[in-house]
Amino acid sequence: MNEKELRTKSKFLSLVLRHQPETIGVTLDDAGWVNVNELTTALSRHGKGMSRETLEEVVRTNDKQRFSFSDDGVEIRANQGHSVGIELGYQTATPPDILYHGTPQQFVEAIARDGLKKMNRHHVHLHVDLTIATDVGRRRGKPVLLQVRASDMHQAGHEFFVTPNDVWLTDRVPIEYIDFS
Ligand code: HQG
Repeated sequence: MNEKELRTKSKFLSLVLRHQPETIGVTLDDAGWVNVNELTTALSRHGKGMSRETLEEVVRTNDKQRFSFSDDGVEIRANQGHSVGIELGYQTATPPDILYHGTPQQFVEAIARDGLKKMNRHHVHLHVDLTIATDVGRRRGKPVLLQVRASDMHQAGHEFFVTPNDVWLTDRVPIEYIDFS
């Protein structure tokens, strides 16, 4: 399958597994999992048919490793980025000293006032790699890279989670932990 087709399928999978499972009439369990057979059946019922093999290819080739199969391969879920109410169940983890958040210029003023908020997602998303963070900010405008003093936050009692694809998640980042470069 070519890259464009894979991207289209991945986008639709994100919609179903993160935001609107009802679009194709599936429900996610409390941890965001859905049975793979149920998913592929529902996809084909809605004209978005994908075989198990194609699904595996989408998961394997996804640029940000957005999805995971359960260990037994029976279920699938998105690794992060949900807007629906689920509990991913990641272990808390100790973050590195500094994590990065890229945001478009137009949000900087509000962030300087209120800190980083999770907005429509379940968490604030932070990255170890500053290039990745900058690209995240570039999606919506001129990117500004913020440095988050994650270790200091953690020592002050803020919880962090890390996803299988190395995105660090936390509830909010108060302004005192943000360095605006
Ligand atoms: C901003 C993509 C005003 C925040 C990416 C961001 C990422 C505030 C936007 C992942 C604010 C929310 C997450 C405040 C934060 N006032 N704006 N107080 N606090 N913001 O998309 O971090 O493709 O929900 O800076 O690669 O941009 O989905 O979060 O600009 O890893 O897999 O509000 O989404 O991954 O936007 O992106 P988002 P994000 P996927």
